[in-house]
Amino acid sequence: MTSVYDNAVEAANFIKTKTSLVPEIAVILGSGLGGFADEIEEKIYISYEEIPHFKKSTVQGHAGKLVIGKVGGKVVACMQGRYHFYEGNTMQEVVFPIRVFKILGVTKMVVTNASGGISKMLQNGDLMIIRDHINYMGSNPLIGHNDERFGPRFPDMSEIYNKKLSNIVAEHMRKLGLGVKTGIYIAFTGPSYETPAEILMARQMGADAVGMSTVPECITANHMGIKVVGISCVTNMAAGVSENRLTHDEVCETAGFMRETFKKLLRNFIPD
Ligand code: 6GU
Repeated sequence: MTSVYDNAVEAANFIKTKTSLVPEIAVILGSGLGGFADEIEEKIYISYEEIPHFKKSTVQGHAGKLVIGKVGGKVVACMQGRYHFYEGNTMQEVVFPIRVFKILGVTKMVVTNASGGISKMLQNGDLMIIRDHINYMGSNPLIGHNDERFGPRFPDMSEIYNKKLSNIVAEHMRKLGLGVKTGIYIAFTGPSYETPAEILMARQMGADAVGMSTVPECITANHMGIKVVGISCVTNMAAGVSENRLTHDEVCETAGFMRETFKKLLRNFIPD
C-alpha cells in the first residue's frame, strides 16, 4: 500500500515536470480572493485534476488551480481555491496539498479566508490577522497513522501563527492605511452558517471571527514546521451579530470589493 508520503512525492514530482521554479512560500486564497494570482510573474497554471492524488474542487468562486511563479523575486505556489471539509472531502484530502508543498520545499505559508465577524471590534470589509484558532470542526487532519517524515505524533500547537511574520503583515497593513486587527478564528464544518446561539457560544469561547476552513491546513503546516501567517477577510457579520441574513453571494461580493486591497497587501509583504 502506498503512503500519503509516497503520494505527496508523486504529486511533487509531477509539479516539478511543469516548472523549474522551486517554491519557498505557499499562498492559499479563500473565497473570492483568487484574483491575487494575477500579480504573479512568470507563472504557470496547473489544474488540480491534473495533479496525481489531488481531488477536484467544486465550490463556487474557486477555480481549482495551482499557480506557481514569482512575486517580487520570491517563488510562490498559490492555491486558487482550496478543498473544504463540507464538500465531503476527508481531512486527509483537505490537507494533502500542504503535504505536497512541504515536499516541494515550502517553508512559509500565507493562508487567507473569508469569515464572519463575531467580535464587535470587527466590521464588514476588515482584514483580521489570525492570532490563533479554535478547532471546532470535530476532527483533526492528523488523525490516523503518523508519518514521522512529516512530523511528530503529538505536535505542539502553541504558536501556529508565526508572530514575526504576522508583525510584518501588520506593518504593511499600516503602510497601506488599513486598520490592524488581530483575533481568534474559529472553524465550524459548515456548510450551514451558524445559528445565533452557536455564535454566542463561539464568542464566549473567545472567538472573534468564524469560518469553514484554514484550521486543518494550518495544523498540518505546523506539524511539518512550516511557518504560517493567516489573514481573514471579514465579509459579513455572523448570525445574531447583525440582523442581516447570511448568503454566500454577500460573502463573495464583499470579498470582491476587497480584491484590490488584498492583492496590494500580498504583493507588498510577500517579498519581505
Ligand atoms: Cl457567518 N460563518 C462561517 N462558518 N463561515 C463564514 C461566515 C460565517 N461568513 C463568511 N464565511
